[in-house]
Amino acid sequence: MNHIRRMRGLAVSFGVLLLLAGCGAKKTEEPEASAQQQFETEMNENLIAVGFSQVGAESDWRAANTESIQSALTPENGFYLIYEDAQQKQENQFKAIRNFILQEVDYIVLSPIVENGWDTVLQEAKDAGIPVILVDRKAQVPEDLYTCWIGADFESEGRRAGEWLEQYLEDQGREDEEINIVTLQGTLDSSAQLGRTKGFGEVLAEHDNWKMLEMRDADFTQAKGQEVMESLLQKYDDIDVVVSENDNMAFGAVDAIQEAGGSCGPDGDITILSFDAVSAAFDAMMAGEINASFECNPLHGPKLQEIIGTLESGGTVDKIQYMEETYFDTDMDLEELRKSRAY
Ligand code: GZL
Repeated sequence: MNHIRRMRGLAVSFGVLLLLAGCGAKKTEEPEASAQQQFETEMNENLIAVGFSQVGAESDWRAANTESIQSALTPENGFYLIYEDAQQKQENQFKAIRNFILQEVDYIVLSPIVENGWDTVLQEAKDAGIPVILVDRKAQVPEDLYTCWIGADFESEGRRAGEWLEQYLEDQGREDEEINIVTLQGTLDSSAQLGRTKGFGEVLAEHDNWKMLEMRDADFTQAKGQEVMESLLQKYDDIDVVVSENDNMAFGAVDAIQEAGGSCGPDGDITILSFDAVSAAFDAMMAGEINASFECNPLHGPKLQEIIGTLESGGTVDKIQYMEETYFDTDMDLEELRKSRAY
């Protein structure tokens, strides 16, 4: 029995003693009983203890991802979740994982902020006999250091964006025009940045008339996206397309372009392609500010719950588990499409 389960056992016994001791005293107030019930629910011995090290809270996508996992790994579903927000710092993730190991959790769930640097700490988890499940982003480690990975095919997302741009320009009769492109990159060396840059780059390489003026890190945040776009607008006066590797940076880019007196979106001078397809991206497309958003499904919670359930019952799971995803653009009935979306 792991440390947390032992502690829960002790806590429950202590709580029961407390309750019995109270029986002899004056009638205890109702709140004690509800506090005890709450205590027992949270410390129920049969809960599966999961330590979850999340990248941060940098974007709408991240918030949806966190919410999905927290909603799935609940005490009602048999889980005791310990959530740690790394505030986009890898060293905070190292600390969180080591704390989870000390607490002897049953599973560690990790969204690695970048792909490198994980060998030592994941070896420590393996040595402690704690399975690691990677979600969202990948870690470049030997396969025996994690049980499985759930996430998106980022290269495919990037290619899909390039192919969308091909068709868009063709529809406008601009397939032979010189097209000047800038890219707002996500956190450098994160799987989403690496994959989207690579995937779009493969399509870019097929078009001699497409010119990538510059790619710059804007760390997946709206503030940084606006700051970087302001700088790019000052440096280049002929930008035709912005590839923004997530929606929040795209929202920042829209602000920068509009504040500089420019125009963007389907009726503007600058075409904006984005990634994630969060709810606010639907707002931006419907407002005519961005042209398209390539979905990256954050709803990992149910799949994670299912995977841990399989492992708990002695089953095995596929090493790589891709999420379903598509894309949305301003030619679609976005009002209708967004009705069936959970984020
Ligand atoms: C993608 C995820 C990225 C999102 C960003 O799976 O890693 O990180 O695209 C988020 O919004 O910050």
